[in-house]
Amino acid sequence: MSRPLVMGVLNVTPDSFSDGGRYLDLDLALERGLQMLAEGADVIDVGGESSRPGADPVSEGDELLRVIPVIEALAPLVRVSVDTVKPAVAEAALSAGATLLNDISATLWPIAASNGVGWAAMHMKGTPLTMQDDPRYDDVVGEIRDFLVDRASRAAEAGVPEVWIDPGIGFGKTPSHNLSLLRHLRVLVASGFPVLVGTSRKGFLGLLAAGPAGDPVPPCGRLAGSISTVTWAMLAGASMVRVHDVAATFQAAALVGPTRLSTEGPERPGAGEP
Ligand code: HH2
Repeated sequence: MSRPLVMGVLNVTPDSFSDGGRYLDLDLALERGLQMLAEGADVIDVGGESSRPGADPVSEGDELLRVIPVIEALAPLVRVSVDTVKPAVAEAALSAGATLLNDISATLWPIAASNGVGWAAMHMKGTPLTMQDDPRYDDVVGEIRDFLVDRASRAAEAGVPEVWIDPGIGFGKTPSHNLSLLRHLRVLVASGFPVLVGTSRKGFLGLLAAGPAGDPVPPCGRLAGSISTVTWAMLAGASMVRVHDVAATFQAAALVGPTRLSTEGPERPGAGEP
């Protein structure tokens, strides 16, 4: 793979922490999906239930109503993943054309196996309702590596043709846990399973970049943190990054690809540019 892949986030929800309420309307969701495709997204990740800390659960019926029309419309044009933890939503999304299950519960691999599609296993400590209540680990990197490799191996043995692992940045982790996972991402990469990372606009970026008054930077102001952390992840060997800001991330991925392979970049500089 010459450059890491870019997964664009499309939340069809009223309450996602960053883009909640913006794409509940089908036309607006499709417009956003097409925009991300034009900006270079390799995969569009469609989600109908927020997993931000403390988020209210969504019924199966509501989640289906949100995601299925969007998947049906986008799947002929671009690879679509579905971000769900519900088996019925996963099955329906695959019937609608999705070919990758983005599974923050890391439990749905039998569905991926029986449908012959990809599966991304994410680590989460607890549930979105409680996961940020004082999360603790003895060895955050080792424990998460062991969990993910166990799940991924089981999925591969069950016949899932494409298995991804994701440390679950922000899911039951303090800022310090998130930084440890990024710093030691190569430990996950060394497992041999392709690594997916999602730092985009997450809370720890707002905390770490807080100004002199100590106010956290809001999600819309976290582009620099998002790009620097996904660039770090891609240089450490992540094969796909999940982001809201596709255009900027695509540029970073295009830069990292040749750098990571230690080959030359484009031969010709831009005309009249340094
Ligand atoms: N993060 C979010 C949701 N799904 N899936 C994977 N594989 N990795 C992640 O890091 C990840 C994920 C949370 O981000 P977002 O979808 O923007 O927010 P919300 O859960 O509020 O909809």
